[in-house]
Amino acid sequence: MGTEEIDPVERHLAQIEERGYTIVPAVFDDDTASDLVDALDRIESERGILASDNSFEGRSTVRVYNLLAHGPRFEAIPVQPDILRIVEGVLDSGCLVSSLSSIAIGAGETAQPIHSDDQVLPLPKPHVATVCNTMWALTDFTEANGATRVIPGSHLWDHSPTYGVHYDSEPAEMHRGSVLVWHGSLWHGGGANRTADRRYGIAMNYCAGWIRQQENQQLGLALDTVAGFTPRLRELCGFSTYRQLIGHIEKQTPAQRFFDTAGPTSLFDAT
Ligand SMILES: O=C(O)CCC(=O)C(=O)O
Repeated sequence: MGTEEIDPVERHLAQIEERGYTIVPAVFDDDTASDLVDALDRIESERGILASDNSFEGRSTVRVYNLLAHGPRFEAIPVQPDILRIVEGVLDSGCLVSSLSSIAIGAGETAQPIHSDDQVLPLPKPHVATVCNTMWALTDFTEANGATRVIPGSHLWDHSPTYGVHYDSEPAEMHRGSVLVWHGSLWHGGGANRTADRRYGIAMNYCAGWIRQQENQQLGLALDTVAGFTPRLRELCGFSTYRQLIGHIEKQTPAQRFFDTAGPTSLFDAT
C-alpha cells in the first residue's frame, strides 16, 4: 500500500463522520446471500411469522427478530471483521449487539417514516454515537424496491425527526453483498417497494457497551446456544463487562460466571 493510500476503515469512518453513513461493497458472496434468504423464508413459514400491523415495522414487511437464536449461520454476521472494525471505530471495542433481525420489504410497501435509531434516548443532540447500525443487502437495494432512504449529514443536527412528517431523503442503493453502516443519529427509513419482489435485508444493529441493548440478548438466547459462540460473539452479546465494570456479577463477567472462561480483572481489583 502506498503511503498516501487511506486505510479503507479510516475512509469509511470519515464518511460516517461527515455524512452519517457509508456503504461497504462486496462484504459477502451470492451463495451466502441466497443461503440467508432461504433460511429466513424457512423460519418465516415454519413459525407462521406475518407482517405486523403498524407503520413503523410496515404492514407488508416481514421481520424475524432475535436471529442468533435461529442457528449457527447467523453467528458470522455480528463478528464480520471488515464491518466490526468500522463499528468499533464509531462506538468502541466495548460495543454490543443491540439487535439482529431481518427486514423483508414486500411488494407494495409504503415508505417507513423517517426516524433516527437513537431518538428514544433522552440525550441532547448532537451527541457521541450510542448506536451504530448496519443493513446487509441480501438482494440488490434499489430506489424502486425499497432501498433504505437516508438524509446525509442529519446525524449532526440538534434534534430528531417528527414521526410521520415527510422529509426529503435519498436512496442508499447498493448491490447484493454490500453493507450500509450508519451513525445511530442519522435520519433514515426503509423505502417504498414499487416492484413485485421482496427487498431482503438483515439489520445488524450495535450499541455502545454502556447503554441497554434493544433486544435482550442475555435472556433471549439460551445459555446452551451462547456456550457454542466464540468468545468475541459472547462479549458482543453482553456476556462481558464494559471497561471491566458495567454488567459485572460479583466482579466477574457473565462469561466468567456461566462458562468459566478467562476474562478481565474487575476494575475494582485493578486499582
Ligand atoms: O429496512 C430498512 O431499510 C430500514 C429499516 C429501519 O430503519 C428500521 O426499521 O429501523
